[in-house]
Amino acid sequence: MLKRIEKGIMIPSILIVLGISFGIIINPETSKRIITQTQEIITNQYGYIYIWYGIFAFVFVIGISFSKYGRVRLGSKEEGPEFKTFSWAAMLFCAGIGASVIYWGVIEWAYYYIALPYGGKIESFQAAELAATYGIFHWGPVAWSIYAVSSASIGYLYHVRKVPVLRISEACRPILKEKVDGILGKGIDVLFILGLLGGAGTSLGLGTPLATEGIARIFNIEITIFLEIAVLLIITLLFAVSAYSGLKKGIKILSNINIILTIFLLLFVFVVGDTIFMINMGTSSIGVLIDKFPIMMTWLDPVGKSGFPQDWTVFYWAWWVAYAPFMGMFIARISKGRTVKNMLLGSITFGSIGCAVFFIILGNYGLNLQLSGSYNVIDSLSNFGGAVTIINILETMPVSKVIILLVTIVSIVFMATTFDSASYVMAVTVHKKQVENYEPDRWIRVFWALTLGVVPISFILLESELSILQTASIVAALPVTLIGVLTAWAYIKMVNEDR
Ligand code: NM2
Repeated sequence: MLKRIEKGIMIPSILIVLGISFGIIINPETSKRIITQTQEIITNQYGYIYIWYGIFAFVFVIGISFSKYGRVRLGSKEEGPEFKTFSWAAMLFCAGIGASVIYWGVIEWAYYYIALPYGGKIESFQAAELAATYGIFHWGPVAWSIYAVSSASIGYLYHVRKVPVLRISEACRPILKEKVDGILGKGIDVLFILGLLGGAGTSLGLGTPLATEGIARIFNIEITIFLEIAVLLIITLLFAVSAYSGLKKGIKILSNINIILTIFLLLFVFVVGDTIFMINMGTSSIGVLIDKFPIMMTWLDPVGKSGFPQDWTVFYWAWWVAYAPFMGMFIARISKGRTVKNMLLGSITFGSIGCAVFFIILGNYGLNLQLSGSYNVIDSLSNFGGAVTIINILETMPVSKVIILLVTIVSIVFMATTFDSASYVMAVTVHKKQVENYEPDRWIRVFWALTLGVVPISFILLESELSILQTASIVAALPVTLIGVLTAWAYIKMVNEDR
């Protein structure tokens, strides 16, 4: 069995992840200090790298779409797209978005409402409108461009040159040539795995306390570290089983149920909340976003030094970058028969609109509680943290127990449907045999699923605050930006060579 494993990719990845996780568990205090320092150095001194990466991704996606490079079709014209646009968009959304959209959808505005970007006035209407908009920006077209960057070259290799790209390093071959077979290629794959584990660490580190809080509130039990670890293990087990049984079976049914439950949840909140406020604020957010878009995309606050863009935009771009090669492969796979323009613009429009709906409905429900004085979300956030506040917000709704149960289930399944595919992709990456349509060994898929659970366990033991969870993505994603640039370059090079 071990013969089939690419040890040069597997061993360094495992050693680094286990080393860091055990280091945290054994020496939490020192680790906390090192993590905080690292985060400060990267965000304060090198934050511009992520901001520039966001600009690059957006310009690349728009530039490619509206030039000859966008007209390339991934497959034959006669056959047409493999998936209808609706299922294509649904798959895209479910793969790239997990429970975080619910977590942040509900409370992201609250952080921004008090942070006052651009030096706004406390509790002013501008501060509220900006707070409602910033979340939509962080989950909007720039973010989705970051996801889409690598899909062009992978899609081209896969569907036009008919090279099965089962490792991200393969997508860099047009640029790096035979160096991909050496240590450089292995390094790229290791960085890809570490990035994904870091991004997943942030996601699971946020999602697990939310699910735990939901369960504790429904069953009226007290939260302990053991309960939190138990919930994490249940989630991990769920995606391990799903990765074991293959992507097509259990997870497909689960995803479909999840979509129905999510739509129900959003409609419910839309109706029981102040619907007119949501529509009005949602509409106004579109204007604020268009007005502020170039500033939001480039802002580093060099004089005011509020730290806002570093704490938020830099963190968000890092988090999207961590998942980006994985999503690039995914988007490329499902886009057979589409033009590159259609794939890229489709990703950023459907993705951004999908996320915006969550923010407009869930976020404005909470914002309205704050503004109307019926519940002080900001106070709750600073006293009890994100997970408790989200469940408190849900408690203000009618049939709140049912809604809390619904959100808990949806969050768990959302996490499971993202990380079973992540386990799968990591299993493919470390496999030696790289031919089309093969299945990586089951035990390797399960192995990666379990590894995905290790990093968050160390975070739970560390009782980590938000900034530590953010650091996992900020550090792990930095080298992944290089992979994005290489794959983007590879696409242009290949099209120039072939046409
Ligand atoms: N992103 C979209 O936890 C999740 O929902 C997975 C998070 C990168 C912010 C993706």
